[in-house]
Amino acid sequence: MITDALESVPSGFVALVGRPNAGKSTLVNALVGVKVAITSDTPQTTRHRLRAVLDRDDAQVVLVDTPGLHKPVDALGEEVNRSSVLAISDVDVVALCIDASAQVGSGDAWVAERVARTRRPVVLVLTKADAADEQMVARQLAAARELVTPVAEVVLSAATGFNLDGFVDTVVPLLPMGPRFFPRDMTTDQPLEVMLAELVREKVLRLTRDEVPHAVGVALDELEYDEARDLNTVRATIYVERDSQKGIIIGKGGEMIRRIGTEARTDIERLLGGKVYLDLRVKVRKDWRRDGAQIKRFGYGEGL
Ligand SMILES: Nc1nc2c(ncn2[C@@H]2O[C@H](COP(=O)(O)OP(=O)(O)OP(=O)(O)O)[C@@H](O)[C@H]2O)c(=O)[nH]1
Ligand SMILES: [Mg+2]
Repeated sequence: MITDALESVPSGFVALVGRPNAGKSTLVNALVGVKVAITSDTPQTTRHRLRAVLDRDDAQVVLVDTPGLHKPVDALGEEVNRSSVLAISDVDVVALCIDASAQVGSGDAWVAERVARTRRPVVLVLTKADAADEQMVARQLAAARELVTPVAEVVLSAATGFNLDGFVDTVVPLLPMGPRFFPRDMTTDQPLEVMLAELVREKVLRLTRDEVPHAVGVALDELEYDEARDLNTVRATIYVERDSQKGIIIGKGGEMIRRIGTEARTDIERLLGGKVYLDLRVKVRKDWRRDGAQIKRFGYGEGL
């Protein structure tokens, strides 16, 4: 209805920023109630900013998930950091996420410095409250207050759902009044192709370790739906930087790539809402993380 479209409600953008592994993407998923962002315990999981829409009858909060800010060591790191910094210069509220269970340190200070430069209202969010006791929470809040001057503080847990409403109730009054930016039933602005490639990358992050997760980039080659067979065909390529990494991804007798495929297919079937044939291949693209063009081709950082 036209009246709905013109309705004025608190409506705006809230960026979640913080050092890698702070729990930003898990929080975004928990807030919108749908998996829109991949998550893993490997720092630097998120490589592009993405928007997720939290729509209520009386407000619309557009959450902007960002790659964890860190001191970059390669072109990929520079590109994803740039995307985070751009994201926070362009929002109504910055939610600075600090992990309640990991000592506040120089990584958080580095992020806080960049956040302060934006001159946006900052909400301090202490994540993973389920993994810290009361004393630890108090200590972390005190340490965080040394780094930023927040307009509000929220302690929450995406894992248990504790105080997620508190977060929403805190940010909504900080948003300007206006029409909703996105349709009410939209959950994310990411193209389907990006989400599919990301789901494959998530499984690699979760199933491999050491240098392998960071060296992986995934590109979607084909997405096709066969109506007669009611089957989606998804073909994707997992790129790594070295032959040794390719060996690890494939695994003994192809065991690892099969596992990656099985787990990714389950998630892709959920996303597409139907049967999926998933074909994965692994290729070596030497030192792609230093190649700006290749980084953009994957859609990392600011993307294409
Ligand atoms: N115990 C607990 N663990 C959590 C919670 N939220 C996230 N985690 C875990 O923390 C790890 C990192 O979570 P992510 O959401 O991927 O972190 P991120 O801040 O998006 O990380 P980057 O994308 O690398 O910047 C994962 O292993 C999560 O399962 C929480 O509320 N409680
Ligand atoms: Mg993330």
